[in-house]
Amino acid sequence: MKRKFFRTGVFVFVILGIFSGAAFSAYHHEGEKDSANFSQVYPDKAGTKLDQCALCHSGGKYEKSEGKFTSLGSCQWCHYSYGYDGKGNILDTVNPYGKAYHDNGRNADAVRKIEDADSDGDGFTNKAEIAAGRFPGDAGDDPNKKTAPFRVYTKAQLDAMPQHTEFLLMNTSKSGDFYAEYTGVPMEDLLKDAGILNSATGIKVFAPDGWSQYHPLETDADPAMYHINGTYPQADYQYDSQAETWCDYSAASCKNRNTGETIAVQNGLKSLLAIKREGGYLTPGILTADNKLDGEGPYRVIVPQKSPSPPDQASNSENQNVKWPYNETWDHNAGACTRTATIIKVEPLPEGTTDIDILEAGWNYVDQEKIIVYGAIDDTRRDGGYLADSDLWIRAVIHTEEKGDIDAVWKKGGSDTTEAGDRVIWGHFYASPDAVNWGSSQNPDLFVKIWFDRSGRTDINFFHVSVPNIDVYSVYPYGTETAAQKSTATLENRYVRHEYQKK
Ligand SMILES: [Ca+2]
Ligand SMILES: [Ca+2]
Ligand SMILES: [Ca+2]
Repeated sequence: MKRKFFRTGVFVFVILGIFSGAAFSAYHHEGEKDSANFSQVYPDKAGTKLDQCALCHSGGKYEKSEGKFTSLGSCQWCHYSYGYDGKGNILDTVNPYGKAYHDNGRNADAVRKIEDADSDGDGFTNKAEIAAGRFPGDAGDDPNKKTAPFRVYTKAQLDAMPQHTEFLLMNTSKSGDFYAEYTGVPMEDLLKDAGILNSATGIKVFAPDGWSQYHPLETDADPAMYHINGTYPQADYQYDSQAETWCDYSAASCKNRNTGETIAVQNGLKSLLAIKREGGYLTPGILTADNKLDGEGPYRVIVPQKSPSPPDQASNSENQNVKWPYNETWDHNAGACTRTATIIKVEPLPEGTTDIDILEAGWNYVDQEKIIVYGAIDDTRRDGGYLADSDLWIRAVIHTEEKGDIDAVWKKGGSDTTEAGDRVIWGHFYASPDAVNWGSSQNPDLFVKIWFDRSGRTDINFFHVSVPNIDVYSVYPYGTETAAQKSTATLENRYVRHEYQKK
């Protein structure tokens, strides 16, 4: 499917569409102009992790109750401190790089002028950081950091995990309410599967249009914080014929329900990574010609109401003289349900690591029906696979006659760097002697040579030296077309190669 190429400024319109309240028209934003200034100086950084709000804007924290802070991502933080009405001070939302850009004239020349400065004081110039794909306004990110552990899920993998189905009200502020039945993997289970660390405190979900939403792991008193673990309160079904004008009751799952009736959900309402709605796969999100995100698939984060209410009238409707007029204090959960989610960042990032290039897991991930989980996760546990290098995950599965599919064990042989600056890692996979009686660490079934070309190309060469078929997998975060590949090496086709090109 062809899509309009993503531009950073777009996120603003999407946020407004989802979140905006009455103050919509007063909100002003010039992100589009600023991102164009940056792209003019660094055209090759378009589509990288630097091509988004966080380049100049920081996240922030506010003290919610004594000694307890809530962290927000740059989008939510801007909304919290600057406000929809623009009454706050925009400089409160920018990081040191954003401040320097602002103070030097806020144009393309300003971007050039501050190149040799070290705005965030981490010892690397802005120019060096940008060249390395590191944030020049975040002292916690620098060219010495390694990409955080990550795990990529395909639709087939998510489909194979235990599913949860829940019927709920999606209450919006403005764009129309609806009841629907969603099915998918509970977020809590997904994060466990990804190997979430005990040090994790929350997640940030990103959509390829630049939208991001923070969720704490545990229940939070703040009504705007929708938690991941545990359940949400039971709700009642609320129908009124008047509400048909702003709430869609047409879903099959609404049939035979009566108003005031308790909605029974087996195992309770949960925060969910939804794959299906009303039993059918979600409609994939697309960016329309007028820069709006349409559709919600392949995956949508669903969070139920923390404080159940009936569907209320749209905030922008002139007709508020109705049974359930718009009520700002009611729970508008739909705004926190990220549509077309492709990235889940588990916070905080482990020491010494940095963000993946989040926009690479963008529209191509929507097309490939993938989602990446990265950050505070265990980087050694990947369904039996291995990290052959800090950014490269490989796995081999041998189809044995006696034991069916078994995960092969990786044995690294060594690594070296050529005089010209290319790097090579070699080793082999073998069947574990615990699994089959012919298995031995000295009996290679698949030789591997990984070549990191200094031009940015990486290829993984698998050489089949066995009888059974062997499925080979690799994941590399900098792939342009495909970040993950799978093939099968056989007696007839002994050589398999996976190639990735760093942008
Ligand atoms: Ca710096
Ligand atoms: Ca930095
Ligand atoms: Ca509503």
